[in-house]
Amino acid sequence: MNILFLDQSGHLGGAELSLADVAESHRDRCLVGLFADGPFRAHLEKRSIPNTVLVHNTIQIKRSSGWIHSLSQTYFLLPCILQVAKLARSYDLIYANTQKALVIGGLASRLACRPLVYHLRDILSAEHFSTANRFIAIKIANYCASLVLANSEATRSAFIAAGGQPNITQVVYNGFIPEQYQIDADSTNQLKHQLGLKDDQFIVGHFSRLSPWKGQHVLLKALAKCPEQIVTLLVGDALFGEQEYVQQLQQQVIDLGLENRVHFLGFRSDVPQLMAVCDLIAHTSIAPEPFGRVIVEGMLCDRPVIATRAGGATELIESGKTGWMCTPNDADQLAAKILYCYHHPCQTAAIAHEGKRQASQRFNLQFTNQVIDQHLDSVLQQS
Ligand code: UPG
Repeated sequence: MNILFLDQSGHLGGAELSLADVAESHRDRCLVGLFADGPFRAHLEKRSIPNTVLVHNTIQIKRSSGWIHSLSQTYFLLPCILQVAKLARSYDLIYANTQKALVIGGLASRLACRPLVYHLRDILSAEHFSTANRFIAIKIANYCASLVLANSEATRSAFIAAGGQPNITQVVYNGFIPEQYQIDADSTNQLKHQLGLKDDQFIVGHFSRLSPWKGQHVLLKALAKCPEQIVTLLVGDALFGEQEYVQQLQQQVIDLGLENRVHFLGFRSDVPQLMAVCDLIAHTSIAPEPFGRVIVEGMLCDRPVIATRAGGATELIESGKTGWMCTPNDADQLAAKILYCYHHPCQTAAIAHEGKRQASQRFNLQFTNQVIDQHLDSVLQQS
């Protein structure tokens, strides 16, 4: 099966890392078409996944764009739609990984008479997208897609609640390679000292792009309620222009007197190694998380994970058994859970082991890719 994958981003976000994992198993017969150049393309190159940048101008539709802006930008997409339609004739199907890829890929699929699969990695709710963007995404998915793969039940439900057709959706969780998260103690100690962390410190890691809905500010508030030995690593960068939020976080660190307890590490490509350095992983999204790769990654690293109880995150953790859940935007509750882990290392380690055991079984990349391939085969058989 020859697949034309499409993704709008040049950045390495969770959607792009997940797409690379799917595309790698098809690298002999696929092309990843991008609508922007950047680190994602370099990541694909490194993994020998064929790729091309289709447009060099950034497409100017944002999650919050209104009707006039979104529709006018759709007009500017026309040359790109024609380019993708032409390219798609050499492939069996188009696989759109993001919303802008859906718009372009959807219309191109009609012109090229090729089936469209949409991998939906976002919760299509008012908390995340404007009415115009939701309307356009749902209409194009219903009209053009043979299959919508949702990354969680929560993502699927939001799609249906927004008007998406239930009969074209399937839930497929993201997959991971468990062995990539087994890090030896020597290299962990080495990295810990390179980062200037002390042995008596209790390290809470947060791994995500810096964005208000990812809730790094809630972790800082919680940290201020914890003893001094508890410190945090904020791993990730502002990928989509959230510079104002980064400044707010830096100011919050000063206002709360946390200068010696918060380490901003920026974007890193050694996440498993950094997670191994941590005693605890915090996921703090204040809006429903569609899936939450970092939750599973923390579990695979044998680290206790505290996540917020909303969206797909609730499908990943059984609170009190494989990790903990707390109310979004509740710094007091988060601080209480961090303190529990700090004071109860044995109970916490037992939960982390159970989390690792379950995550290795439930979120295995080999299985995920097999399930996706079965779905793609049936799309091709029906087309
Ligand atoms: N990461 C890095 N380096 C960093 C910081 C993060 O590699 O410095 C990785 C992190 O390990 C994780 C990914 O980036 O693998 C971020 O994942 P996640 O927060 O889940 O992704 P989002 O960028 O929010 O992407 C969307 C959804 C998310 C879903 C993902 C894949 O919001 O819920 O898990 O798509 O389907």
